[in-house]
Amino acid sequence: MIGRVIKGIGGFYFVHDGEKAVMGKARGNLKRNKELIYVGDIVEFEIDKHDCDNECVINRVVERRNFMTRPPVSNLDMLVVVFSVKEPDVNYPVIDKLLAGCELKGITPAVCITKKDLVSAEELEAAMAIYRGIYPVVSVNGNTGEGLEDLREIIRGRNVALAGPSGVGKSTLTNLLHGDASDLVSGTAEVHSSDTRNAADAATDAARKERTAVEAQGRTGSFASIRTRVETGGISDKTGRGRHTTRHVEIFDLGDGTYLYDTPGFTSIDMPETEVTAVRELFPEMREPGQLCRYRDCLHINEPDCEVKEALERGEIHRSRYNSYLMMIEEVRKWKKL
Ligand SMILES: Nc1nc2c(ncn2[C@@H]2O[C@H](COP(=O)(O)OP(=O)(O)OP(=O)(O)O)[C@@H](O)[C@H]2O)c(=O)[nH]1
Ligand SMILES: [Mg+2]
Ligand SMILES: [Zn+2]
Repeated sequence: MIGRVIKGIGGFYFVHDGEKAVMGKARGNLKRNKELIYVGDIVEFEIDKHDCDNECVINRVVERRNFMTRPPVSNLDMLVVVFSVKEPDVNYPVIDKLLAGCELKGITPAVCITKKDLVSAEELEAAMAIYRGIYPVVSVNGNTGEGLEDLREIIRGRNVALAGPSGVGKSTLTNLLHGDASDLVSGTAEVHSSDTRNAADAATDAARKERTAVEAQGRTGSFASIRTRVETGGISDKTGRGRHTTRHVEIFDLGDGTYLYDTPGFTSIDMPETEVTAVRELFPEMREPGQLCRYRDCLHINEPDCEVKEALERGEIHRSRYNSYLMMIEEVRKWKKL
C-alpha cells in the first residue's frame, strides 16, 4: 500500500493511506542503512500481520520531490518562513538562510510576519518592506486572526510547511488555520519540555498514547470527528513551568486541498552546503542586476562596476538582505577551509 507519513515520533511513524492513519515502524533494512524517513514522505507500507496492534511496516520511501533537513520535511510545494519582529526579536540572517535553503531546494518560499500587535505600524512595515517584491509577504495577529485570510490565500491547495524560530506562533497559526477541518492524526499527546523523563522515553510514551487514539478512531470509524489542537507556547500549567514548544513535524489537512506541516522552531540554522558563487543565486533580487556587473563571476563584494552594489546604494536591494548575503558568503568560506 502507498501512504504518506504525516507524523514521526520516537521511531514511530503515522502513515495516512488517504482515509485513515496507521502507526508503524521502518523495516529493518531501512534502519540498517540509516535511511531517514521524513514527515511528508510517500512510502510503501504493509500491515504487519504478526503484530496484534495492527501496526504497519514501512518498506520503502518513494523518491522525494524535495526535502529539507531543518526542519526535516519532504515533498513541499511551499515553505512559509514565519517570524515575529519582537518576542522573540527577529534575527534576519537566520530568516534569510531559511529562505536561501528554499531557493537551493527548489521550494517556493513565502514570508509571514506574526505578532503584529507587538510592534508599531512603522516597524511592521519596515520588516515587510525587506521582503516585498521578492516573496509573497503577509502579516498576521495570532491572537485575533487578523491577516489569516491573506495567509490562507497564499497557501491554498499546496503542501506547505510553516518554519521559523521557536515561539513566533507557528502552532498558533496552525490551530487557527486548521479550525474545524478534518484531522489526519488525532490525540493530544504532547511532549512537555518540563517533563523530567528523558525525551526519548517521553516521545515513545506519547506515540503509544496516540496509537490508542488512532485505534479508537479506527473502531468507531469517525476519523474526522475527533479533533486535536497543537499545544502552543503559552504557560502550560499553574506553576508556570513548561512551554509547549513543538517537538515534531505534523501534517494537518486544512480541508481545501491544503496540507499544512507544523514544524519545531529553532534558534540558529547552518548554511546549506553550497559553493561561494552559488550563494548569489539564492538571492533572487540580485539576479537581474548581477547580469550587469563588469565581471561575470562578480561576488558583489568589492569588485569594480558592480551593479548589485549600485542597486544597494540606490536602495533597490535591501541592506539587511545584503548583510545576510555577506554573512552567508563568509560562512561558506569558513566551511571550505575546514
Ligand atoms: N502577542 C501575540 N502573541 C502571539 C501571537 N501569535 C502567537 N502568540 C503567542 O506566542 C507564543 C508562542 O506561540 P506558538 O504558536 O507556540 O509558537 P511556535 O512558533 O509554534 O513555537 P515552537 O513550537 O517552539 O517553534 C504563545 O504564547 C502564543 O499565544 C500574536 O500574533 N501576538
Ligand atoms: Mg509550535
Ligand atoms: Zn556584482
